[in-house]
Amino acid sequence: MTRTDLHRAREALNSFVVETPSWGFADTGTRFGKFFQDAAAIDFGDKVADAGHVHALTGCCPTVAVHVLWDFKAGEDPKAAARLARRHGVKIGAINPNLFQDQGYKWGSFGNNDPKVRAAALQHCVDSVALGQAVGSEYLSLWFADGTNYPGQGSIRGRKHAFEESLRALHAALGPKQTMLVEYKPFEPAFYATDIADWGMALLLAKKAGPRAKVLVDTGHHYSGQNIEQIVAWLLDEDMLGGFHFNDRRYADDDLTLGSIDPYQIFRVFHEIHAFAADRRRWPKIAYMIDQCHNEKGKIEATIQTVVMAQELYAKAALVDQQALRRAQAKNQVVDAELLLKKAFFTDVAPALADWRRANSLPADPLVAHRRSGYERVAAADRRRRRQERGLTRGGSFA
Ligand code: PSV
Ligand code: MN
Repeated sequence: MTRTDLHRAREALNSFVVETPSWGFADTGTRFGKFFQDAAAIDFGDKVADAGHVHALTGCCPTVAVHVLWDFKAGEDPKAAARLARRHGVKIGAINPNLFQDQGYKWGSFGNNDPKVRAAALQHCVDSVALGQAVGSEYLSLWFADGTNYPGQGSIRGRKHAFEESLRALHAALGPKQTMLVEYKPFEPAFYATDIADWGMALLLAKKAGPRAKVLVDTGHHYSGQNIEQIVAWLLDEDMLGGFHFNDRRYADDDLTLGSIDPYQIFRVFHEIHAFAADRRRWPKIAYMIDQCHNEKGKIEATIQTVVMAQELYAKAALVDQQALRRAQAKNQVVDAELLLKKAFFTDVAPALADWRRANSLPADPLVAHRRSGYERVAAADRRRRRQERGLTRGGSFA
Protein backbone atom coordinates (compact mmCIF):
# COMPACT_ATOMS: atom_id res chain seq x y z
CA MET A 1 0.00 0.00 0.00
CA THR A 2 1.46 3.38 -0.99
CA ARG A 3 1.47 6.36 1.38
CA THR A 4 -1.19 8.03 -0.77
CA ASP A 5 -3.34 4.90 -0.56
CA LEU A 6 -2.92 4.76 3.18
CA HIS A 7 -3.94 8.38 3.50
CA ARG A 8 -6.98 7.95 1.19
CA ALA A 9 -8.15 4.83 3.00
CA ARG A 10 -7.78 6.46 6.42
CA GLU A 11 -9.71 9.55 5.29
CA ALA A 12 -12.46 7.31 3.97
CA LEU A 13 -12.65 5.36 7.22
CA ASN A 14 -12.87 8.58 9.21
CA SER A 15 -16.11 9.53 7.54
CA PHE A 16 -17.76 6.12 7.26
CA VAL A 17 -20.44 4.99 9.69
CA VAL A 18 -22.96 2.23 9.28
CA GLU A 19 -26.15 1.66 11.23
CA THR A 20 -26.99 -1.73 12.71
CA PRO A 21 -30.58 -3.05 12.72
CA SER A 22 -32.19 -3.88 16.07
CA TRP A 23 -33.90 -6.88 14.43
CA GLY A 24 -30.56 -8.32 13.32
CA PHE A 25 -29.79 -9.16 16.95
CA ALA A 26 -33.10 -10.92 17.61
CA ASP A 27 -34.52 -14.30 16.63
CA THR A 28 -35.17 -14.14 12.92
CA GLY A 29 -35.55 -16.84 10.33
CA THR A 30 -37.09 -17.72 7.05
CA ARG A 31 -40.77 -18.06 6.31
CA PHE A 32 -40.29 -21.77 7.01
CA GLY A 33 -39.21 -21.30 10.58
CA LYS A 34 -36.63 -20.00 12.99
CA PHE A 35 -33.70 -21.70 14.66
CA PHE A 36 -33.23 -20.17 18.04
CA GLN A 37 -29.97 -18.97 19.55
CA ASP A 38 -29.57 -18.58 23.30
CA ALA A 39 -27.74 -15.29 22.83
CA ALA A 40 -30.44 -13.77 20.61
CA ALA A 41 -31.78 -10.53 22.02
CA ILE A 42 -35.08 -10.86 23.88
CA ASP A 43 -36.02 -7.23 24.16
CA PHE A 44 -35.03 -3.72 23.23
CA GLY A 45 -32.53 -3.55 26.09
CA ASP A 46 -30.69 -6.60 24.73
CA LYS A 47 -30.75 -5.21 21.20
CA VAL A 48 -29.17 -1.90 22.15
CA ALA A 49 -26.68 -3.70 24.40
CA ASP A 50 -25.61 -5.81 21.41
CA ALA A 51 -25.52 -2.78 19.13
CA GLY A 52 -23.41 -0.95 21.72
CA HIS A 53 -21.04 -3.90 21.93
CA VAL A 54 -20.61 -3.92 18.12
CA HIS A 55 -19.97 -0.18 18.14
CA ALA A 56 -17.43 -0.47 20.97
CA LEU A 57 -15.50 -3.06 18.95
CA THR A 58 -15.76 -1.51 15.49
CA GLY A 59 -15.99 2.21 16.27
CA CYS A 60 -18.24 2.88 13.29
CA CYS A 61 -21.79 1.90 14.30
CA PRO A 62 -23.02 4.74 16.50
CA THR A 63 -26.71 4.29 15.68
CA VAL A 64 -29.22 1.46 15.66
CA ALA A 65 -32.31 1.28 13.44
CA VAL A 66 -35.57 0.37 15.13
CA HIS A 67 -38.76 -1.27 13.95
CA VAL A 68 -41.68 0.40 15.67
CA LEU A 69 -43.86 -2.60 16.54
CA TRP A 70 -40.96 -4.84 17.41
CA ASP A 71 -39.14 -2.33 19.60
CA PHE A 72 -41.72 -0.01 21.16
CA LYS A 73 -44.70 -0.95 23.27
CA ALA A 74 -47.78 1.25 23.15
CA GLY A 75 -47.73 3.85 25.91
CA GLU A 76 -43.99 3.54 26.49
CA ASP A 77 -41.93 6.72 26.67
CA PRO A 78 -39.67 6.71 23.59
CA LYS A 79 -37.27 9.03 25.38
CA ALA A 80 -36.64 6.24 27.90
CA ALA A 81 -35.67 3.97 24.99
CA ALA A 82 -33.33 6.66 23.69
CA ARG A 83 -31.75 6.96 27.15
CA LEU A 84 -31.32 3.20 27.35
CA ALA A 85 -29.60 3.19 23.95
CA ARG A 86 -27.32 6.03 25.06
CA ARG A 87 -26.36 4.08 28.19
CA HIS A 88 -25.04 1.43 25.83
CA GLY A 89 -23.15 4.00 23.79
CA VAL A 90 -25.47 4.17 20.77
CA LYS A 91 -28.28 6.40 19.52
CA ILE A 92 -31.55 5.49 17.88
CA GLY A 93 -31.27 5.82 14.11
CA ALA A 94 -33.85 5.19 11.42
CA ILE A 95 -37.43 4.61 12.54
CA ASN A 96 -39.11 1.82 10.56
CA PRO A 97 -42.89 1.88 10.80
CA ASN A 98 -44.49 -1.54 10.54
CA LEU A 99 -47.03 -1.61 7.74
CA PHE A 100 -47.23 -5.32 7.11
CA GLN A 101 -47.90 -7.29 10.26
CA ASP A 102 -51.32 -6.17 11.33
CA GLN A 103 -54.27 -8.28 10.11
CA GLY A 104 -55.77 -5.07 8.75
CA TYR A 105 -53.06 -4.99 6.11
CA LYS A 106 -54.21 -8.12 4.31
CA TRP A 107 -55.02 -6.01 1.25
CA GLY A 108 -52.21 -3.53 1.79
CA SER A 109 -51.51 -0.38 3.78
CA PHE A 110 -51.05 2.80 1.71
CA GLY A 111 -52.31 0.89 -1.32
CA ASN A 112 -55.38 -0.60 0.38
CA ASN A 113 -58.67 0.18 -1.31
CA ASP A 114 -60.29 0.79 2.07
CA PRO A 115 -59.79 4.44 3.08
CA LYS A 116 -60.04 3.48 6.77
CA VAL A 117 -57.03 1.13 6.49
CA ARG A 118 -55.11 3.74 4.53
CA ALA A 119 -55.85 6.31 7.22
CA ALA A 120 -54.71 3.90 9.96
CA ALA A 121 -51.48 3.18 8.09
CA LEU A 122 -50.85 6.90 7.60
CA GLN A 123 -51.56 7.56 11.26
CA HIS A 124 -49.05 4.87 12.27
CA CYS A 125 -46.45 6.58 10.09
CA VAL A 126 -47.29 10.03 11.47
CA ASP A 127 -46.92 8.56 14.99
CA SER A 128 -43.57 7.14 13.89
CA VAL A 129 -42.53 10.64 12.76
CA ALA A 130 -43.38 11.92 16.26
CA LEU A 131 -41.46 9.02 17.78
CA GLY A 132 -38.48 9.93 15.60
CA GLN A 133 -38.68 13.52 16.78
CA ALA A 134 -38.84 12.42 20.42
CA VAL A 135 -35.69 10.33 20.12
CA GLY A 136 -33.84 12.73 17.79
CA SER A 137 -33.86 10.44 14.76
CA GLU A 138 -33.24 11.92 11.32
CA TYR A 139 -34.77 9.16 9.22
CA LEU A 140 -38.16 7.62 8.71
CA SER A 141 -37.53 4.48 6.69
CA LEU A 142 -40.49 3.13 4.75
CA TRP A 143 -40.93 -0.30 3.29
CA PHE A 144 -44.32 -1.44 2.03
CA ALA A 145 -45.30 -5.07 1.65
CA ASP A 146 -48.21 -3.84 -0.50
CA GLY A 147 -49.09 -5.37 -3.80
CA THR A 148 -51.33 -7.89 -5.48
CA ASN A 149 -50.87 -11.60 -6.06
CA TYR A 150 -53.03 -12.12 -9.13
CA PRO A 151 -53.62 -10.33 -12.40
CA GLY A 152 -56.75 -8.24 -12.26
CA GLN A 153 -56.85 -8.32 -8.45
CA GLY A 154 -56.42 -4.57 -8.08
CA SER A 155 -56.11 -1.42 -10.10
CA ILE A 156 -52.38 -0.90 -10.56
CA ARG A 157 -52.86 2.81 -11.30
CA GLY A 158 -55.43 3.19 -8.53
CA ARG A 159 -52.97 1.80 -6.01
CA LYS A 160 -50.27 4.11 -7.37
CA HIS A 161 -52.53 7.12 -6.81
CA ALA A 162 -53.30 5.96 -3.28
CA PHE A 163 -49.56 5.77 -2.55
CA GLU A 164 -48.97 9.23 -4.00
CA GLU A 165 -51.66 10.71 -1.79
CA SER A 166 -50.54 9.08 1.47
CA LEU A 167 -46.83 9.70 0.88
CA ARG A 168 -47.55 13.38 0.22
CA ALA A 169 -49.56 13.61 3.44
CA LEU A 170 -46.81 11.85 5.36
CA HIS A 171 -44.15 14.15 3.94
CA ALA A 172 -46.16 17.13 5.20
CA ALA A 173 -45.92 15.67 8.72
CA LEU A 174 -42.10 15.48 8.72
CA GLY A 175 -40.14 17.76 10.98
CA PRO A 176 -37.59 20.11 9.38
CA LYS A 177 -34.69 17.81 10.25
CA GLN A 178 -36.34 14.59 9.11
CA THR A 179 -35.91 12.74 5.84
CA MET A 180 -38.15 9.96 4.66
CA LEU A 181 -36.68 7.04 2.78
CA VAL A 182 -38.74 5.04 0.30
CA GLU A 183 -37.56 1.45 -0.13
CA TYR A 184 -38.45 -0.79 -3.06
CA LYS A 185 -38.56 -4.54 -3.50
CA PRO A 186 -39.47 -6.49 -6.64
CA PHE A 187 -41.51 -9.20 -4.97
CA GLU A 188 -42.39 -10.84 -1.65
CA PRO A 189 -44.78 -10.91 0.03
CA ALA A 190 -46.75 -9.81 -3.04
CA PHE A 191 -45.89 -11.87 -6.07
CA TYR A 192 -47.77 -10.42 -9.02
CA ALA A 193 -47.44 -6.63 -8.77
CA THR A 194 -45.61 -5.15 -5.81
CA ASP A 195 -46.71 -1.54 -5.48
CA ILE A 196 -43.16 -0.16 -5.16
CA ALA A 197 -41.27 -2.78 -7.12
CA ASP A 198 -38.19 -0.93 -8.29
CA TRP A 199 -36.06 2.18 -7.97
CA GLY A 200 -37.92 4.02 -10.72
CA MET A 201 -41.21 3.68 -8.88
CA ALA A 202 -39.60 4.65 -5.59
CA LEU A 203 -37.99 7.65 -7.28
CA LEU A 204 -41.24 8.89 -8.82
CA LEU A 205 -43.14 8.48 -5.58
CA ALA A 206 -40.41 10.17 -3.54
CA LYS A 207 -40.25 13.11 -5.98
CA LYS A 208 -44.00 13.55 -5.81
CA ALA A 209 -44.02 13.30 -2.01
CA GLY A 210 -41.69 16.27 -1.46
CA PRO A 211 -38.08 17.43 -1.23
CA ARG A 212 -37.22 15.48 1.89
CA ALA A 213 -38.19 12.11 0.46
CA LYS A 214 -35.35 10.03 -1.00
CA VAL A 215 -34.86 6.49 -2.26
CA LEU A 216 -33.48 3.67 -0.13
CA VAL A 217 -31.53 0.96 -1.94
CA ASP A 218 -31.66 -2.41 -0.21
CA THR A 219 -28.92 -4.37 -1.95
CA GLY A 220 -30.94 -7.59 -1.66
CA HIS A 221 -33.98 -6.14 -3.42
CA HIS A 222 -32.99 -6.60 -7.04
CA TYR A 223 -33.38 -9.16 -9.76
CA SER A 224 -30.42 -11.42 -10.41
CA GLY A 225 -27.87 -9.73 -12.58
CA GLN A 226 -29.29 -6.24 -12.06
CA ASN A 227 -26.67 -3.50 -12.14
CA ILE A 228 -27.07 -1.96 -8.69
CA GLU A 229 -24.21 0.51 -9.06
CA GLN A 230 -25.87 1.98 -12.11
CA ILE A 231 -29.02 2.57 -10.10
CA VAL A 232 -26.88 4.16 -7.40
CA ALA A 233 -25.12 6.43 -9.91
CA TRP A 234 -28.43 7.61 -11.38
CA LEU A 235 -29.94 8.27 -7.97
CA LEU A 236 -26.83 10.19 -6.93
CA ASP A 237 -26.99 12.27 -10.06
CA GLU A 238 -30.62 13.11 -9.31
CA ASP A 239 -29.79 13.90 -5.66
CA MET A 240 -32.28 11.20 -4.73
CA LEU A 241 -30.15 8.57 -3.02
CA GLY A 242 -31.10 8.60 0.65
CA GLY A 243 -29.66 5.43 2.04
CA PHE A 244 -28.80 1.77 1.84
CA HIS A 245 -29.85 -1.45 3.46
CA PHE A 246 -26.79 -3.64 3.16
CA ASN A 247 -26.89 -7.41 2.83
CA ASP A 248 -25.88 -9.93 0.20
CA ARG A 249 -27.96 -12.26 -1.89
CA ARG A 250 -27.60 -15.30 -4.11
CA TYR A 251 -31.19 -15.74 -5.24
CA ALA A 252 -33.64 -13.22 -3.86
CA ASP A 253 -33.84 -11.25 -0.61
CA ASP A 254 -31.55 -13.74 1.15
CA ASP A 255 -30.30 -11.31 3.83
CA LEU A 256 -26.82 -12.86 3.87
CA THR A 257 -23.87 -11.01 5.37
CA LEU A 258 -22.51 -8.25 3.16
CA GLY A 259 -19.94 -9.31 0.58
CA SER A 260 -20.34 -12.99 1.40
CA ILE A 261 -21.38 -13.74 -2.18
CA ASP A 262 -20.11 -10.83 -4.24
CA PRO A 263 -17.84 -8.29 -2.53
CA TYR A 264 -16.93 -6.71 -5.89
CA GLN A 265 -20.57 -5.69 -6.31
CA ILE A 266 -20.53 -3.59 -3.14
CA PHE A 267 -17.11 -2.24 -4.04
CA ARG A 268 -18.58 -1.01 -7.34
CA VAL A 269 -21.46 0.63 -5.48
CA PHE A 270 -18.98 2.43 -3.21
CA HIS A 271 -16.88 3.35 -6.23
CA GLU A 272 -19.84 5.22 -7.74
CA ILE A 273 -20.18 7.18 -4.51
CA HIS A 274 -16.48 8.07 -4.41
CA ALA A 275 -16.56 8.96 -8.11
CA PHE A 276 -19.57 11.23 -7.55
CA ALA A 277 -17.79 12.93 -4.64
CA ALA A 278 -14.67 13.43 -6.74
CA ASP A 279 -16.64 14.96 -9.63
CA ARG A 280 -18.89 17.16 -7.55
CA ARG A 281 -16.35 17.97 -4.84
CA ARG A 282 -18.90 17.23 -2.14
CA TRP A 283 -19.98 14.14 -0.24
CA PRO A 284 -23.56 13.05 -0.71
CA LYS A 285 -25.53 12.57 2.50
CA ILE A 286 -26.27 8.87 2.64
CA ALA A 287 -27.59 6.74 5.50
CA TYR A 288 -25.61 3.49 5.38
CA MET A 289 -27.61 0.83 7.17
CA ILE A 290 -27.53 -2.93 7.51
CA ASP A 291 -30.65 -5.02 6.98
CA GLN A 292 -29.81 -8.64 7.57
CA CYS A 293 -31.38 -11.69 9.08
CA HIS A 294 -28.92 -14.07 10.68
CA ASN A 295 -30.28 -17.58 10.79
CA GLU A 296 -27.18 -19.69 11.21
CA LYS A 297 -24.34 -17.37 12.11
CA GLY A 298 -24.14 -15.85 15.58
CA LYS A 299 -25.96 -12.55 15.31
CA ILE A 300 -23.20 -10.37 16.71
CA GLU A 301 -20.49 -12.17 14.73
CA ALA A 302 -22.50 -11.78 11.53
CA THR A 303 -23.01 -8.08 12.24
CA ILE A 304 -19.31 -7.53 12.93
CA GLN A 305 -18.41 -9.39 9.75
CA THR A 306 -20.68 -7.14 7.73
CA VAL A 307 -19.44 -3.94 9.36
CA VAL A 308 -15.80 -4.84 8.77
CA MET A 309 -16.55 -5.88 5.19
CA ALA A 310 -18.33 -2.57 4.58
CA GLN A 311 -15.35 -0.65 5.97
CA GLU A 312 -12.89 -2.65 3.86
CA LEU A 313 -14.84 -2.20 0.64
CA TYR A 314 -15.46 1.49 1.29
CA ALA A 315 -11.73 2.00 1.93
CA LYS A 316 -10.79 0.00 -1.19
CA ALA A 317 -13.17 2.07 -3.33
CA ALA A 318 -11.45 5.21 -2.02
CA LEU A 319 -8.22 4.01 -3.65
CA VAL A 320 -9.47 4.22 -7.22
CA ASP A 321 -7.40 6.88 -8.97
CA GLN A 322 -10.29 9.03 -10.15
CA GLN A 323 -8.19 11.32 -12.35
CA ALA A 324 -6.49 8.43 -14.10
CA LEU A 325 -9.90 6.84 -14.56
CA ARG A 326 -11.32 9.97 -16.19
CA ARG A 327 -8.29 10.10 -18.52
CA ALA A 328 -8.69 6.44 -19.46
CA GLN A 329 -12.42 6.91 -20.03
CA ALA A 330 -11.82 9.96 -22.23
CA LYS A 331 -9.52 7.92 -24.45
CA ASN A 332 -11.74 4.83 -24.40
CA GLN A 333 -8.96 2.82 -22.82
CA VAL A 334 -11.25 0.09 -21.62
CA VAL A 335 -8.61 -2.24 -20.21
CA ASP A 336 -6.81 0.52 -18.32
CA ALA A 337 -10.05 1.88 -16.90
CA GLU A 338 -11.18 -1.51 -15.69
CA LEU A 339 -7.75 -2.27 -14.24
CA LEU A 340 -7.89 0.90 -12.14
CA LEU A 341 -10.95 -0.51 -10.39
CA LYS A 342 -9.46 -3.99 -10.09
CA LYS A 343 -6.19 -2.63 -8.69
CA ALA A 344 -8.07 -0.81 -5.93
CA PHE A 345 -10.29 -3.79 -5.25
CA PHE A 346 -7.34 -6.14 -4.82
CA THR A 347 -5.31 -3.76 -2.67
CA ASP A 348 -4.94 -5.08 0.85
CA VAL A 349 -6.40 -2.37 3.07
CA ALA A 350 -5.59 -4.24 6.29
CA PRO A 351 -2.70 -1.87 7.14
CA ALA A 352 -5.00 1.16 6.80
CA LEU A 353 -7.69 -0.45 8.93
CA ALA A 354 -5.12 -1.44 11.57
CA ASP A 355 -3.81 2.09 11.58
CA TRP A 356 -7.26 3.60 11.86
CA ARG A 357 -8.24 1.25 14.69
CA ARG A 358 -5.04 2.01 16.57
CA ALA A 359 -5.63 5.76 16.20
CA ASN A 360 -9.17 5.30 17.56
CA SER A 361 -8.12 3.00 20.43
CA LEU A 362 -10.09 0.12 18.97
CA PRO A 363 -9.24 -3.58 18.99
CA ALA A 364 -7.02 -4.65 16.09
CA ASP A 365 -9.54 -7.29 15.03
CA PRO A 366 -13.14 -6.72 16.17
CA LEU A 367 -14.21 -10.33 15.56
CA VAL A 368 -11.32 -11.77 17.56
CA ALA A 369 -11.93 -9.21 20.30
CA HIS A 370 -15.59 -10.17 20.39
CA ARG A 371 -14.74 -13.87 20.70
CA ARG A 372 -12.26 -13.16 23.47
CA SER A 373 -14.62 -10.84 25.32
CA GLY A 374 -16.93 -13.65 26.44
CA TYR A 375 -19.88 -11.33 25.67
CA GLU A 376 -21.80 -13.98 23.76
CA ARG A 377 -21.39 -16.60 26.52
CA VAL A 378 -22.59 -14.20 29.21
CA ALA A 379 -25.47 -12.94 27.07
CA ALA A 380 -26.53 -16.51 26.24
CA ALA A 381 -26.57 -17.54 29.91
CA ASP A 382 -28.40 -14.40 30.99
CA ARG A 383 -30.98 -14.58 28.19
CA ARG A 384 -31.55 -18.31 28.65
CA ARG A 385 -32.26 -17.68 32.34
CA ARG A 386 -34.55 -14.71 31.67
CA ARG A 387 -36.50 -16.71 29.08
CA GLN A 388 -37.04 -19.48 31.61
CA GLU A 389 -37.99 -17.10 34.42
CA ARG A 390 -40.49 -15.29 32.25
CA GLY A 391 -41.79 -18.46 30.62
CA LEU A 392 -41.19 -16.88 27.22
CA THR A 393 -42.22 -18.93 24.24
CA ARG A 394 -40.32 -18.31 21.06
CA GLY A 395 -41.58 -17.92 17.55
CA GLY A 396 -44.11 -15.27 16.65
CA SER A 397 -43.27 -12.36 14.45
CA PHE A 398 -40.30 -11.96 12.14
CA ALA A 399 -38.12 -10.34 14.80
C1 PSV B 1 -38.14 -6.06 3.67
O1 PSV B 1 -37.66 -7.21 3.07
C2 PSV B 1 -37.06 -5.31 4.41
O2 PSV B 1 -35.93 -5.17 3.58
C3 PSV B 1 -37.52 -3.96 4.89
O3 PSV B 1 -36.46 -3.07 4.97
C4 PSV B 1 -38.00 -4.27 6.27
O4 PSV B 1 -38.12 -3.15 7.07
C5 PSV B 1 -36.89 -5.22 6.72
O5 PSV B 1 -36.67 -6.03 5.56
C6 PSV B 1 -37.16 -6.07 7.89
O6 PSV B 1 -38.24 -6.96 7.62
MN1 MN C 1 -34.56 -3.53 3.75
